[in-house]
Amino acid sequence: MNNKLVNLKNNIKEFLLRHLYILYTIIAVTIKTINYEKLISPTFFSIKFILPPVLSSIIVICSISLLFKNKGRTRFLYFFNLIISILLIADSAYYRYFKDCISLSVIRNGILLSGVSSSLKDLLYPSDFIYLIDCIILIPLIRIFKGYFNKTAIFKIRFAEFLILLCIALPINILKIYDLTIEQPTLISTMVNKMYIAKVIGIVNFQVIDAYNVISTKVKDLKTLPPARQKEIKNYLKKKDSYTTSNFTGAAKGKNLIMIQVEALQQFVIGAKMNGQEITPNLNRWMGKSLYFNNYFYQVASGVTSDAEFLSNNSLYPADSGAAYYMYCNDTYDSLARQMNNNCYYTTAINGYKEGFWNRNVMYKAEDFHDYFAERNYNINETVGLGLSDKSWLNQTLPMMKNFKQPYFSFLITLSSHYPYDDQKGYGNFDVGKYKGTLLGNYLNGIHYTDAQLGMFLDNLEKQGMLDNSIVVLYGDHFAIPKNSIEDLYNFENIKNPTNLDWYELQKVPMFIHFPHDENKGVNSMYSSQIDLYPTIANLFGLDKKYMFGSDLLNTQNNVVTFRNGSFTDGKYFYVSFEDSYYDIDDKKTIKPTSKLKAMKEDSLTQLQYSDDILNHNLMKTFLKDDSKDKKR
Ligand code: GP9
Ligand code: MN
Repeated sequence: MNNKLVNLKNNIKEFLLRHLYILYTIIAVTIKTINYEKLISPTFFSIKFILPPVLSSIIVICSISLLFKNKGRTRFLYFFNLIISILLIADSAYYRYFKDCISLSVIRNGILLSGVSSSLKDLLYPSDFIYLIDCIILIPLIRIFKGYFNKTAIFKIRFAEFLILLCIALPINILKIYDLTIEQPTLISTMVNKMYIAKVIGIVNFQVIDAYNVISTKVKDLKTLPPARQKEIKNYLKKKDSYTTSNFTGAAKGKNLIMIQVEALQQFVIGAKMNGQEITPNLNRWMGKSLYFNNYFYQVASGVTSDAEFLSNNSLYPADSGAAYYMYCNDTYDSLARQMNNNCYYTTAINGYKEGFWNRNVMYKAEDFHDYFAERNYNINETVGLGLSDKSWLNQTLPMMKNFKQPYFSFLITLSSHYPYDDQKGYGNFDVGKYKGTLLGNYLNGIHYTDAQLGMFLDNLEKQGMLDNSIVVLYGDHFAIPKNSIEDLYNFENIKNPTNLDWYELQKVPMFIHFPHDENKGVNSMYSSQIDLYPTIANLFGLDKKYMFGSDLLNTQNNVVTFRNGSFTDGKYFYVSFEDSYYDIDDKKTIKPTSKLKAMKEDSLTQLQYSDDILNHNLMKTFLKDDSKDKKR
C-alpha cells in the first residue's frame, strides 16, 4: 500500500515536472496577451469575455509542442513565448501610433513601419519590456535545469496528451471565432476592422488568421502566369482604351480635383420628396449645376466602402473574395493618385475615422497618396454614429485644403450617414412620415443631415473662390438599405411584385462632376458604374490612360456595367447572374439570350478573370516596368 502511494506520488511528481514548462508557457503568454488586450480595450475590457479565446488559442499552439521530444519541445515553447513577446511589444507601439494591429502584410510592405520607427522612442514604454524579462531569465535556467526542462515521455503518451489538450481547447477557440463570424459575417475575410477582431478573439488568433490570409494570397501569386496570358490581358486593356472621339480631353488639366465619396448615398433619394420636402435639397441643387450621371451603379463586393474606393481610384474590379484593400495591399497600382503625382499634383486621402479601418493606412501608400489625414489629425469635438460628425469634419477640412499646395487632388470619404443611421437625432429633424422608426426612415433623416453638411461645404468652397480652379466629383459608395430591409424601399418606390431587375435598378448611386462656373451642366443617362470614374477623370485631366477596365464616359458609345457576381447590363438588357436570366429593361420581362448577349456575358466574365489575374500576380508592376523599359528604348 505504502509502496503504491510512493509510486503514485513519484508519478505525479514526474508528470508535473515533465509538464511544468508547458504549463508555465501557457500561463506566461496568457498573462502577457491579456495585458495587451487591456491596452487596446481601455473602456470595455472584460477578463471573462477575453480569457476563453486567448487561453484556448494559446493552449492549441502549445499543445503542438507535445509532439516534439526533449530539446525540441523546450525550443518550441521558448520561441513561441519569445515571438509572442516581441510581437506584443511591436503591436503595443503600433497601436499607440495607428490605433490598429500589425498585419503580416504591413511587415512585408515595410513603408508603413518607417512612420512608427521614426517615433519609436515615444511609442515604446519601458514597461513594454517586461514582456521580455522571462525570456531572458529562461536562457540560463534552461541550461542549468535542462534535465527537467527537456524531460519528455515516449511518443505514444505525448501524442495522447497532445490530443487531449487539443480536444479541450480547439472547440472553445473555434466556437469563439464562429460566434464572431455570425455577428459580422465578412469581418474575418475582409479584415475591415482588425482591432475589433483582436479585441473579440484575441491577438494570437488575429495573427494566425492574418498570417493564413497573407500566405494564401502569396501562394496564388506563386503560380506564374504564362507570358502569353499576360500579353493577352495587356492587349485587351489597350484595345479597350481606343476611342474615336476626344471630348473634354485635357479640359481640366492643371485644375484641382476634389473627389468626395459619400457614405451610403443611394440614387433613390435624389430629387425625391417626403411630405413635400426634398430629402437632399443641397445635392439636388449642386447636381443641377453639374454634369450629373443618373444611371451610375455601385459595384462593390465584400470590401464595401473600400471596394468603392478601389474601383474609383484604380478602375479594377474588387477582389473575388475578401477585400482588395486588405488582400492586395502589397500590389503595385497605376492609381489615380499615382498619375496625378506624375503630373506634379499634391495628393491626399481625407477621412475622419480610424486610419487602420479598411487597411486604409496601408493601401493609401500602395495607391501612392502623398498624405492621409484621418481621425488623429482632427479635433473630435462632435460625433455622429461611428465617429467625428460630417459637419465638424468638413468644417475642419476646408481650411486644411485651403493651405494645400496647388494643384492638388483630394479624396474625401464621409462617415456620418453610416448604417444604422440612428445617431443624427439631435442634428436632423426631417419628417419621415410613416417610415418613422424604420431603417428607411432613419436613413432618410441620416442622409438629409449629410446632405446639409455637403451643401454647406460646397457652398463654402464656392464662396471662398476655391471652385474657380477645381473640379468636384461626388458619388455614393454603396447601398444604404440592405436586402433584409428592402420591403420598405419597394413601398417607398411604389414597386409591386418586385423582380430582381427592380432590385438591381435600385442599386444606383448618384455621381456628378462639377466644373468651374457651373459649366457643362446637364444629365448623362448612359448606364455606367464606379469602374468608369478613373478613365473619365483621366481623360478630363489629360492623364496617361492605361490598364483600366472602365470606360471614359465622355467618349464611349456603348457602355456595359459588369458586377462582381457576373451580372451585367448595357442599359437595354440586364443579366442577373444569380437567377441566370436576362431582362428587357423597358418592358421588365425576361427574354431568351441573343448571341450578342451571350458574347457580352463572356466578355464580362473575361474581364473579371483578367482583373483577378492582375491582382493575384501583381501584373500592374510588370506592365509598368515593361512600359518604362519601352520608353527608355
Ligand atoms: C469608415 C467607413 C465605413 O470610414 O468608410 O465603411 P463601411 O462599413 O461602410 O464599409
Ligand atoms: Mn460605406
